[in-house]
Amino acid sequence: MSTILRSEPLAPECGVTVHDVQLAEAEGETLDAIRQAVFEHGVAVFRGQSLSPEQHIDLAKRWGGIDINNYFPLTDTHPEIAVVRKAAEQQTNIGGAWHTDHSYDQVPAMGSILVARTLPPKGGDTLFAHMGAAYDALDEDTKREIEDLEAFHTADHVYKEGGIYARTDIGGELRGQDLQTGATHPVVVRHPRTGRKLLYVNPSFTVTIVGRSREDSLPLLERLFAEARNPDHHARVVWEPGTVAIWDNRTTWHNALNDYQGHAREMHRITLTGEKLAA
Ligand SMILES: O=C(O)CCC(=O)C(=O)O
Ligand SMILES: [Fe+2]
Repeated sequence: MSTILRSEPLAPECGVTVHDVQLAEAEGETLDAIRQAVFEHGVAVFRGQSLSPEQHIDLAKRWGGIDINNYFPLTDTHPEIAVVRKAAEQQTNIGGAWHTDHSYDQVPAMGSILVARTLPPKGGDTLFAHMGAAYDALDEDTKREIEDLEAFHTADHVYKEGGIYARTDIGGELRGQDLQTGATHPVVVRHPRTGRKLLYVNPSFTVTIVGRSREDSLPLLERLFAEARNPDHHARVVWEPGTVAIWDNRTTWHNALNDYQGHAREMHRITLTGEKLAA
């Protein structure tokens, strides 16, 4: 844990809660310490924040670059902010399965800053899984087996016309149905800033091991996913008014729970630019 930040773990292997910081003002060595905490723990939670859309954008700019999301609706006034919204009458939510944002991009986004705007009376938590902890827990044979492997990631089956979301009641709100995506990354990447080895495959976007058919890829992928699904590696973000979470897509998977039918939930997300990943 950093000496600059007062913080405590969110769960034994994943996540951190940071106290005494107003993100609207975070800069310099405080922001450096926050970056380090996010890279290491995968997700950092901040309570009691007041971030206007402009302050949200300014924070993301101070962090580094902003990636404009190709699929989610954007706010009318601030194109940098994607809206992660479920109306009371909608059944399907965005991100309601384990995934890593943007793994289908050649240069995957570093992570996101998510601000709670409208919350259901209860439920709507977001789970995170630490992919360094998942990697460490693999047996030595599996670690050797995946050492030099690469995997292919795409979002086409999720977002394209006729894809998973198009067949739900949020399909009409999403953009980018005509985009084609695809990227190859090592199955185990090194975190570009911490150097930690991370399992970099996920059940939503990783479709094959390079050089193998889908059918031949699935047994190994499922074995790796099973380790990451072990709750020992997880943390739960329980949202409150004023909660902001910043996560790292390389260090974590996430899963937005859809257990609040009949209630609205709206989050503002800014996606942070990442870098090419290597073994
Ligand atoms: O709504 C959430 O908690 C997260 C949704 C999600 O997967 C995302 O914004 O990337
Ligand atoms: Fe997501």
